[in-house]
Amino acid sequence: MNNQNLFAALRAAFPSDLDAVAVETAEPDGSGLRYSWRDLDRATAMMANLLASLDLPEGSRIAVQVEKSVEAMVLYLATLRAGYVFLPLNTAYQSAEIEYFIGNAEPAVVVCSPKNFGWVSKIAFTAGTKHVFTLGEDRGGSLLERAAHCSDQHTPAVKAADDLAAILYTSGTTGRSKGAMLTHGNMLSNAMMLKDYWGWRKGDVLIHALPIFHVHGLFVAIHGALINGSKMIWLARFDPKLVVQKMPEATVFMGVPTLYVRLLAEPGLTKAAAQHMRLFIAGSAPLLIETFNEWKQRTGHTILERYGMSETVMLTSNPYQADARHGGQDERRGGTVGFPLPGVSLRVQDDDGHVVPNGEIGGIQVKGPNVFKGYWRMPEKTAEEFTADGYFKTGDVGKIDQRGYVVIVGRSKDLIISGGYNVYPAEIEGYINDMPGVAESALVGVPHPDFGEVGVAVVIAKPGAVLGTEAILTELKSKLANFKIPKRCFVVTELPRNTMGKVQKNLLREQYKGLFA
Ligand code: MLC
Ligand code: AMP
Repeated sequence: MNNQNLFAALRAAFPSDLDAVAVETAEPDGSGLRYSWRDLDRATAMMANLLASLDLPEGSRIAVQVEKSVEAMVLYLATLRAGYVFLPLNTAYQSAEIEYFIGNAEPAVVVCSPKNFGWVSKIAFTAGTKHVFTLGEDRGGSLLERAAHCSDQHTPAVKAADDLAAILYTSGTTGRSKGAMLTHGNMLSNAMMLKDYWGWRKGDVLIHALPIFHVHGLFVAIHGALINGSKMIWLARFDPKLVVQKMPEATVFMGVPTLYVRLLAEPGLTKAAAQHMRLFIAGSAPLLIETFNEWKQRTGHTILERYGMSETVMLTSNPYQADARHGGQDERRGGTVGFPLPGVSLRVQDDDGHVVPNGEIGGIQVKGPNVFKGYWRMPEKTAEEFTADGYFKTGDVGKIDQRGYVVIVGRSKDLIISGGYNVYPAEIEGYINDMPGVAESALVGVPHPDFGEVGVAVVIAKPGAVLGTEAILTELKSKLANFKIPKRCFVVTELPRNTMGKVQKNLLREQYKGLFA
């Protein structure tokens, strides 16, 4: 059998000159480290050998909550290489959140920051995890110490296209987060297709400035560069000044809309600064047309907006060059997410399950080699999210316009996307409702100039109880990842309801929409 291991395909794309620079870190003080392709090959082999030496069961999950570093990327690649399943976790998650993910995924190995070892290892060992390693952003920790003793030769594990490569926790509109199971085939097919669709070419250099615990930074960006044998300029955290400074050495940049908004606030962002760049790609949240237009005016570049999900990797994209499937149209149109990618079937259905004509709005459904295998240990949830004929219901609402471009107009799922991170109102409301004196709460998303959208909590007190909004926010901060904390909180006497008694969140959104204008 031909090995379908994603790592094997990425490794095969390494340039023949293994001593060339594969990753160069960029620091605000001008310092930086260089990793050659040979370094990546050897480091992933050593780490894969370390994992192999643990004698883990087939399909073991490797859960990772560490600061962004090149070594953290090496750990991801080594997990693929060794044939295990990577489970990335946002560094902002606190103990209750981590406890849920580890309890649900039952990873065989957990890797955490040295500073968190105490509480993370306690959660992991309690959940039955046998191995807990540490990895610091400064290359410290037990993982690298142990890997240093392992051989730098390793043959990638043989994997079928349908074998699991990663689990990404996502959504949870009603209950807890669900682990989306992505296979080697899902990701490899998507990466190969994007290489072609976005015109990756020899000499491309990617500025990598996104976190590496979500689809965008971990898969789209890293796979994109590696499958093209392209160098990455690696920023441990997004720094707009540094990104602008690095543009003359790079050709491709990927960001969520907030990154573009912050870059536009940088006086150094000019046509001259962006002259060497070939392509700016945006996604993960709606890009405002104002940002799209301002970017064009300031840099001379037209942002290419695309659309994807944890469950599907990339689904649609504006064209990079003429798309023969759509009459040779090559326009990147702001306010749209472009065409379904080659191999992806996308349709729009009404609530009765009928496909609507182009121009009409409905639920977006997709099918293709990129669509995930299902939710981890949740067969019923998986079944609910697929149609009888095998389309995945994205929960996004939109239309296909007369020219074939997909336009997203909203979401049927109750979800707030803030700076590219997903916030599930039901989760936050649950925490608020559990506080003493709270009768009920509603979290709604309102427009925000920096994060696109942010959460606002509206709370009702129990009769006789006195609630302090600051106390509510402080309590939430002690339990939840910082990006989930509502930016404002209001205590009111009643919530707007429809005749069925359901809270009308649309009216609350309308009421508070001007808060951050
Ligand atoms: C940070 N904060 C946020 C926030 N990020 N608040 C709301 N939404 C966010 N996204 C708050 C913190 O709580 C903190 O508040 C304050 O901002 C400063 O925190 P920070 O960590 O210093 O923030 P900063 O580094 O400035 O981070 C902002 C950011 C980051 C935009 C760089 O959010 C980011 O990297 N976003 C990218 C997310 C991403 O990669 N998404 C891809 C998903 S994949 P306080 O009050 O504590 O000070 C996907 C599929 C697809 O969706 O299609 O790609
Ligand atoms: P996640 O679950 O984090 O992968 O987030 C996926 C969701 O992000 C999608 O279902 C969309 O709602 C949203 N999304 C991704 N890209 C775009 C985009 N370009 N425009 C609007 N929404 C987007």
